[in-house]
Amino acid sequence: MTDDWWKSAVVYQVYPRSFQDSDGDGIGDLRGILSRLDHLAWLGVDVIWLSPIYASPHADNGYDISDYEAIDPAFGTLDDFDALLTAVHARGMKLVMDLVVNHTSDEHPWFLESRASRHSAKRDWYWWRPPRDGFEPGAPGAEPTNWRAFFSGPTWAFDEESGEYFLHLFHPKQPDLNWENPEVRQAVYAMMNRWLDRGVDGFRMDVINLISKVLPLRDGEPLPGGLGNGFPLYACGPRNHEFLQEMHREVFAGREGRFLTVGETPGATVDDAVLFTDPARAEVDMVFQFEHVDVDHGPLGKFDPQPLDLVRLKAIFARWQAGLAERGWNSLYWDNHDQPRVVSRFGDDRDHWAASAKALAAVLHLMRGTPYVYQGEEIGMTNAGFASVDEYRDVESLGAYDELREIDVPEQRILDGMSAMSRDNARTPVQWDASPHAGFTTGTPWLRATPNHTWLNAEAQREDPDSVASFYRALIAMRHDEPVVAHGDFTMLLPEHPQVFAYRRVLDGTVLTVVANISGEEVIAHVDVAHGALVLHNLGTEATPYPAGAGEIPLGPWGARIYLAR
Ligand code: ISL
Repeated sequence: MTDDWWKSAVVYQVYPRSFQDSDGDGIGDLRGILSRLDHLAWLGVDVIWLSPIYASPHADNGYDISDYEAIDPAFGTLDDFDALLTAVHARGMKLVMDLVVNHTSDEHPWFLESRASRHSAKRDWYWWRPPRDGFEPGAPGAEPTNWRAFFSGPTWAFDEESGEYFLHLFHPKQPDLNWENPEVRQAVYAMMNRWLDRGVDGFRMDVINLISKVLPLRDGEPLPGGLGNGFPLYACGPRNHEFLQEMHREVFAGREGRFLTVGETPGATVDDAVLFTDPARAEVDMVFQFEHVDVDHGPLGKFDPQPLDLVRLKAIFARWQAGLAERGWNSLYWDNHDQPRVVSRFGDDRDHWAASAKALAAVLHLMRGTPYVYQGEEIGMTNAGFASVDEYRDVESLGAYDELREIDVPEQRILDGMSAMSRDNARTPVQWDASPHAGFTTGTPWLRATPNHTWLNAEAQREDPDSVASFYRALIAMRHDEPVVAHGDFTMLLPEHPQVFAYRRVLDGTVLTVVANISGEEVIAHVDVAHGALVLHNLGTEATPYPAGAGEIPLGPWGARIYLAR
């Protein structure tokens, strides 16, 4: 039997740049993380996933790596890393690294060598193509395919010197590696093996479903604005599973140890996910799917957010829960470094801040799957509230701003979209305490701390048994203590109810029922809680546990109740 310890584990994501600065340069670092481990131990998480800390020019905050085996000086040294790893292990936690191997930085020696000449031994490590027939090299339209990049503009950059284009699905400083070339794959596996030898406990694999492209490369369906949609031609491509199985054989198969692998797979369907995560296929333990975080994207994309359609959101979760019930495994997340803060996005950060943060946490954490907590989520951190374009640093947001301006979207509408959806909402400094810059740095933070840190901070919440953080702590403990949370069956209840998110988990004789009001209005949920006891709620001290077994559960604004029957 496979060792599926991660089914009862909770993962905490650290985005090092914004977690804790130890040297006053305004950028978080490894020693900073070390100094805050007690907070994570208090919370009770099992695994830390560290966003990239490798050497990088930081065109995309470290997701553009120039040396996979060196620590970026902004974050510290290899010694600092080893000290962190030892301290994490000493607290009984595990450390999972980010693995960004769909692309490197354009400053990686592999790319420098590849770029040096058409005849370079590493030319074929990346995707080089001549200009389109009949076009002036470098002229608009001469790109080898019409694909639009994730961060706006075409996916091809022209290299004057060799007269060819290289592919970058993301930023021009993130050229795509050519996974068709076996030398590339072996170099990646060797690098992964060295990290595992060093003692790390697994990998979160960045856009790992984009590594196999449909050959020959060709145009996608035209998009408004002239570029085309290449996504179906490079997402979950023909050799994706083969590559992951090979990676598993070359990296994990022969090892003793308890690892965790999670693939980031934008656009993956339930059927794709079954294939990625079926243990019998030996690819990855779980994947991050995107359907539930794309649910509010509008006609102009993510920067055009729409009000939450709860019935649709629940249908997405229900489909994923059912689809991976027999084979494979879900990961569960609201937030990460690419998503706005959930309490601002799907909750109510104005009138029902704490209750809505807790209700959203409850419905997520008690589903079947491995929950991920993104730094600051556990204290209910809110969106940044940036009002002007100068406050943003994120390459995606700034690219989208320019692109939407070009098609004459009114500036205020773009700024509203960014304020709701920008990745920088997730990247403001973690709010540790009420002191200047939220206790994140003694210098000037690279992105300003949110002013609400004076009352919304970890220090205040750790002492308060009623806080959002204490609620997260209770949910995490429940996963550890109650096998029904990790292993029970899942049934969505009241799927058509526009305000209530409710479901039941069953394992042997145990029944766990979660009932939450995802709205600011009072509702009555008609749910049979199987004579369960109220084991957790977010109703504050005035809450009267509703008589167990009754079929009508009254819920105040954002009320959440969890019942357990044995
Ligand atoms: O951020 C996104 C949604 O707005 C996605 O398009 C995102 O770019 C995609 O999910 C891939 O994300 C990952 O790879 C990117 C990096 O910028 C992200 O931070 C990372 O999570 C390129 O490495």
